[in-house]
Amino acid sequence: MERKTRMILALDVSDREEALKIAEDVSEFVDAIKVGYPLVLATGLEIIRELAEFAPIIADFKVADIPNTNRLICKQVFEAGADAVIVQGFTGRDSLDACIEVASEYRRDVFVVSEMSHPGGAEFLQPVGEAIARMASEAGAFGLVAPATRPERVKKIRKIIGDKLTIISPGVGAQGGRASDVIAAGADWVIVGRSIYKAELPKEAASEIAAEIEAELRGEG
Ligand code: FNU
Repeated sequence: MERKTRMILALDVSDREEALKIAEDVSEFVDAIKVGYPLVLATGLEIIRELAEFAPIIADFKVADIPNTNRLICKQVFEAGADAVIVQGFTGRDSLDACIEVASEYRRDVFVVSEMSHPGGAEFLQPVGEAIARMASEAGAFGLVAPATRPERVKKIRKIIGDKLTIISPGVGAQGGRASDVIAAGADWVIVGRSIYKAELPKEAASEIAAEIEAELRGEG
């Protein structure tokens, strides 16, 4: 995944035509498109290959099962054309290893959720988030998912993992986080969903956030 605009579109719409239109519209402003259950359950796994025409695809299935099932899921995801998969870290090292093994067979990437961005993410996951980040680093994951709603946590996690892993960060806009804050805290990419796909003009919305990130990186944030 190239680090250009530093933005990933979370495409949580449930209509195929709308998904393709938004993807085409905003593709110049995003480095990847994240698809998850809402879109895939509504339209089928084939949507991944269709969207891959516009940008690399991250499949957000938050894979969280025993190693064998994780292996079977990741195989399907990569066969469908995804460039990366998001998995949960709380299931433990063997479950994560299974995902990383399959990803390396396909030369694809694994992102591990260390802590979630919604208020409930602080209840059970946050207390073990740092241990999950360390485990993901030792296991050789490509990156972590860490909350844009808590830039101070992103900063802490960046300190723990150093430059070894990338960080993708959801929670910008609709959940209250600011793209520039979380880029400043050490995230490689922000993930933005509703603030783009629900905007009257998704392209304008994407362009504005991309400009905000650019200004931050130039030191004008
Ligand atoms: P938006 N997402 C998230 N928080 O929001 N994968 C997490 O901790 C996490 C995620 C996803 O709020 C969420 O499912 F691990 O509309 C959605 O697809 O900008 C996207 O990130 C955020 O969407």
